[in-house]
Amino acid sequence: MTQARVLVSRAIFPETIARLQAHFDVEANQSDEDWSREQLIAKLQGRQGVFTTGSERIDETVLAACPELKICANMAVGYNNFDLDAMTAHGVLGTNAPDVLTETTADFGFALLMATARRIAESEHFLRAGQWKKWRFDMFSGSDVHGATLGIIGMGRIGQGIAKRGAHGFGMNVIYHNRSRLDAALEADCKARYVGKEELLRTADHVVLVVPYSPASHHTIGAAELALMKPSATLVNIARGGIVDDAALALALREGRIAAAGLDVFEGEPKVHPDLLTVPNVVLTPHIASATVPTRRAMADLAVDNLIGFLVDGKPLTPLNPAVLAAR
Ligand code: 8YV
Repeated sequence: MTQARVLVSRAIFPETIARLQAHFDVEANQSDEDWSREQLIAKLQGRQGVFTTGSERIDETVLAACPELKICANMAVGYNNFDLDAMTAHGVLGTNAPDVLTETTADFGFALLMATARRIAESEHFLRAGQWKKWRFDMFSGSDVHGATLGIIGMGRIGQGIAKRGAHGFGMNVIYHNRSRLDAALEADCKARYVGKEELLRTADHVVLVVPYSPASHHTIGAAELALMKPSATLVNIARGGIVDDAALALALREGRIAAAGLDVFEGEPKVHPDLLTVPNVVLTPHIASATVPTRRAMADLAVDNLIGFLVDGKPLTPLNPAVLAAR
């Protein structure tokens, strides 16, 4: 039987490549070159599978130009880089990497919340710049995390992980907003109360965004929503760029309309809105919420399991558009 041919679009663990090579004819990109769309299309010619990392856009143009493609395996839980309708229409399976990153990403969401509320980045920059000449009673006074009201928008697995950390670890009063309400058992587990978005924004001391990106969630937080928040509130985005209107946020931070923000994702990343770079009360990290070695390995392994599961055994683990499987 001839081996399927698989492209790995970005640099990845050597062990990931080795696992793929045991089953497929593999072209990898271990020098991590930035391929244009045209180059990606050229590389995909004659390939049945592609290992993507979440930044490669797979849409009608790519699919129409790559008729042999059968599966795109994302090493990410989010899959807004996939046009799933177009993939289904072309009979191309998409898979993502859920679950394996839940706790690691929830840890990071909480770390970013704490860094933001307690002004850790801002005070570290001050110290490194040699500005610490003497202690003052009000130096970098932030807001409390313990006992505060935590508002979570997007109560999927990661949102629930953050809720549990807040409720059980820090005695927070957790409120959440989601497309659909969780069942009573899950709410009890998270000690979380369902509220409308407006009530959440008005009452939360800390707002954390964990909602998946879609055209419907674009600018979930813009100028109008920021205006509802308390002037003492903090905002954390670990979801996707585009969920927050970054220009409106930078203005609200500069004018002190909210206290601080922590951002791991940005509109148009890796570009960052220039106004965010000049406001002090924002903690900025380069999309690293799932970045621990074991978790990144687990994400890569799940993408490989999906490629093998589908191309070798016909049974992918985490299909996004199972209609493609039913039609085979
Ligand atoms: C990824 C993420 O690291 O899984 C996701 O959706 O945002 C991150 O965990 C990123 O997408 C690159 O793969």
